[in-house]
Amino acid sequence: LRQKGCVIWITGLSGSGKSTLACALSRELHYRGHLTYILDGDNVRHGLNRDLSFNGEDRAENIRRVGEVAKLFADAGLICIASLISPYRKERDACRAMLSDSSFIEVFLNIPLEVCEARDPKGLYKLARAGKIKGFTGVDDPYESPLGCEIVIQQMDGKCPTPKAMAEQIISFLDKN
Ligand code: GGZ
Repeated sequence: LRQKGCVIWITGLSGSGKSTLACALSRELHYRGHLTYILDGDNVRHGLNRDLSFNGEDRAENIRRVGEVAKLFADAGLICIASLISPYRKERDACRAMLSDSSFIEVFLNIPLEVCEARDPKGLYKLARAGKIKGFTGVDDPYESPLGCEIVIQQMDGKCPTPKAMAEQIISFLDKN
């Protein structure tokens, strides 16, 4: 098995479906014989990054560390899927700069805040609106949309694509490039 490693970096709001997409993408890539590894913000924050909070400085460090680890996986020849809010353009671009041109694929999961908030799978938006969580992305903390990313995933006719369809959109990009 020979494959060139790369990083697929999924950015978007809480509740946009990053983790679900990461799993679906990993599954589809496995079917096709690729080795993958998922670095999910929420999971990594329980181990490697358990010392980090959600203030600006710590989020920047969270992104940086995930970028460094993702690069290690890519160097080892895996397709590393990083799924974290990664709200800051500067830090995402710094992760991109660690890798060669075609090996960093930024995916913007562009689901409107209203939709993410309506889903509210963990009830965090509700807590943020009630002021019980301070500095929640999209509520009282910034999210900087990518400007020149490789892939944008969005709703069509007011409906979100299925995770499988999103994964296929990414895979067709990989096939072409
Ligand atoms: C945003 C928060 C916050 C605040 C806790 N802001 O949707 P989730 O719940 O399951 O995943 C989110 C996760 C965000 O971690 P990341 O490492 O992806 O964030 S970042 O890239 O900005 O460092 C959310 C939960 O943690 N969570 N507090 N204040 N999301």
